[in-house]
Amino acid sequence: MSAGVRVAAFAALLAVVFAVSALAGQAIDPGTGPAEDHAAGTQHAAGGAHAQDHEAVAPAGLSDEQDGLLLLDATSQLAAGRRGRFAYRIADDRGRTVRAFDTEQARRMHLIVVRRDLTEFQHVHPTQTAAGGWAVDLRLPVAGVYRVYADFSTGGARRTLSSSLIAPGDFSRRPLPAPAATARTDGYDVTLREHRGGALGFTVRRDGAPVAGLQPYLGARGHLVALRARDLAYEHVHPSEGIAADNEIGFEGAGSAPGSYRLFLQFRHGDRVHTAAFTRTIATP
Ligand SMILES: [Cu+2]
Repeated sequence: MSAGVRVAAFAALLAVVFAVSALAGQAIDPGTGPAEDHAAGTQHAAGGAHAQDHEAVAPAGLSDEQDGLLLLDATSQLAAGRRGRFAYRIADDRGRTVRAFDTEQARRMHLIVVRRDLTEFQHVHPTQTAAGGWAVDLRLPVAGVYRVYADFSTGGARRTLSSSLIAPGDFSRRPLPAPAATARTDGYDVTLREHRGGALGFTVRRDGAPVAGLQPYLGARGHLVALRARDLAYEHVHPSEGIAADNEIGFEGAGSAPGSYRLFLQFRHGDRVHTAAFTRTIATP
């Protein structure tokens, strides 16, 4: 995020906070018409402010509900190793299907799927059905318990709702790999470097030389999803300018609370999307 965008975002947040204060004032004023309307308005606006707060501090993706929006009617089981249809809808607090979504990172809906032990990762883009819900063909490669995150934005507020999904069969939990500075994927070696202040820089190399011509993927040079091992708290961040060295993809704010994380970096090169996974542990101070 550039400094200009950052300032604009902060200004927008302030505007929301003021709007909430104003609405809250009206809601408790007995002389201002139907209380129910005001209460609903307050809740809605407060939700917006909350979402912005959460993005900076509280973990996301731990619930099927956020700010009065719900993930409903999600497919709860798929056979392992076969393509199956995963469907769900986003609803408001009265159960009505939400149909209007903002385009965020070139798509209106992002769906992240991980196995509970963080050994499997997918990032797909469901399509909206005529009824307003979402559906995508998914193939869970192996049996296990999975967690699914619907990552989207409505009315300018980004939210992440999650649900669990089971692929029946025998499986055993694999331990989180030990932290390592380098991960190999599709013939690329990706190195993770921690900058001062907790920013992360990734360098993609092939045959020892940094890969310079990374292609934009969904409107960014890279995408980073950080999942906390103990509770699967979710963060999805995009590159920040000015913190990375040459040929480095830099991110700020991924996994700032103590714990062990699995980081999934996605980048595009050679017209293909590649995913590199890292374990990162942040010590308790
Ligand atoms: Cu996406």
